[in-house]
Amino acid sequence: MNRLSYQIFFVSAVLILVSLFVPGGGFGGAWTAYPPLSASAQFNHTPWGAPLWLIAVALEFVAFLLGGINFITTVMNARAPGMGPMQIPIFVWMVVIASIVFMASVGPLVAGAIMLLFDQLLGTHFYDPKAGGDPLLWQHLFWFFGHPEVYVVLLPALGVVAEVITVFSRKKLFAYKTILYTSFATGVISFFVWAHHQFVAGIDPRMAHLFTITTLIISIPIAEMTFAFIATLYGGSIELRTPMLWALAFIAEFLIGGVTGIFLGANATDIYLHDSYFVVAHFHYTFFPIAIIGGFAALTFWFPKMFGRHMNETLGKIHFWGTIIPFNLIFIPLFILGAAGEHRRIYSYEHFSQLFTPGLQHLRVLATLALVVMLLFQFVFLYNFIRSLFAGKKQRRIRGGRTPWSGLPLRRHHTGTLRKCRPCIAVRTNTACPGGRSIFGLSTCRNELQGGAKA
Ligand code: HEM
Ligand SMILES: [Cu+2]
Repeated sequence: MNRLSYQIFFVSAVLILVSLFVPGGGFGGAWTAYPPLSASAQFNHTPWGAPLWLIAVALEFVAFLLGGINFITTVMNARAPGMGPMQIPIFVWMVVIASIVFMASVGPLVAGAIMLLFDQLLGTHFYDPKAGGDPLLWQHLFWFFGHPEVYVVLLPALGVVAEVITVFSRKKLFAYKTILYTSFATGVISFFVWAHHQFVAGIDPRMAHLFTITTLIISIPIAEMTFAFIATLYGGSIELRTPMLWALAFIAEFLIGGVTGIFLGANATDIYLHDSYFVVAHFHYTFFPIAIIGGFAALTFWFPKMFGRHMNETLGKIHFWGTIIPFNLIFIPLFILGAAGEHRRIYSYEHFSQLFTPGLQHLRVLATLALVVMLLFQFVFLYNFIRSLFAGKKQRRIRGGRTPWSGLPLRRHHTGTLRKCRPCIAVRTNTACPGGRSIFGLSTCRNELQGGAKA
């Protein structure tokens, strides 16, 4: 199933690349594919690119679905012997919850996409208001998927952060169960907020209020998780190695993304901010931490486990600061520009001179320069990655549940041999768990998991 998922994903990737070279070029309907722009080649001028894009996206979703089923069944059926649900590493739980949310949200979108394909290819009028169709139907189907999807990508990244900060603050994760339950809650609530993307699409203001309330509610579990991470750090023996820097940066930067989401989620402010650079800054403060910061945290953290060598710390830190500082210099100006009314879809003011704000030009220049600097610093990572593969410091053998990082034991991965193991010696003294067996280098001490509280 894993391979099938990969192969379908591969075909989808090929199709999307091919779509760039067909007559008319790649899809001209923007990423949200709103009809009528997306439904007719008369508007998007991409008669081949549009259906190819849709088919590629549909195939990608099939691949995701297969992958998700695989993750869920693997966790249900192929856990280490004796590992109960409350001992599963938080990262693994997050992947499972994300897979469930994805499966539950994708159905309406696939149905919508098939109707869109019919409109494009067969001349049906599902979304054509002239023939009795409704373009807003697409927006509902799209965002019913679209908002849960942001949590599908968020949760695994939160899982990575949780794993990293526990190791580098030498503590058990604070409120493991609460984090788990609130992740489930987030997944459920994420199905009730979608119309916050449609406040200016003519929805009934009473309905808009309702979605404002649900959107404000969904911030609560996310805030709670952030507090749990801070509580994990509190009193810990914190070591600022590269993966930890990324994990801490995740918390700080995502916080800005989450908080600005509240301004957008309140219908009164969103009517002004919608389609401005404020939205662009918001989603980069959420997606950048998720995809890039979380990605670097995971890569630098698990590099020794994957390749048996460490990445260079100095280069890692240079890359970290060379990415994080420019990142903020790109997107803080975008918040200011957006609040000043800059439209997100105008790339040149040639035809809109009345909307141009020359007084803010320095912010645009600053953001552009910062982007170039940030991109240049990525070569440091590339160099460090390739060099470390061959010449990185060799990692000592991992035994008895130690991690490659300062020999800290991995916690919560676990099972078996309960009685032999004294409560949480491993966690407290930072030595290997005495009674633990090793499964792929993970400790097998259940007391490490549950014993923290008892110890
Ligand atoms: C999980 C992390 C999040 C991600 C990845 C994310 C991503 C995005 C993206 C990509 C958009 C732009 C969609 C477009 O192209 O129109 C957006 C808009 C929006 N986000 Fe978020 N978001 C996240 C969290 C939040 C939170 C926590 C809230 C509210 C509490 C929120 C509220 C909104 C609202 C209301 C909009 C619509 C703004 C508008 O178009 O006027 N988001 N988000
Ligand atoms: Cu949303």
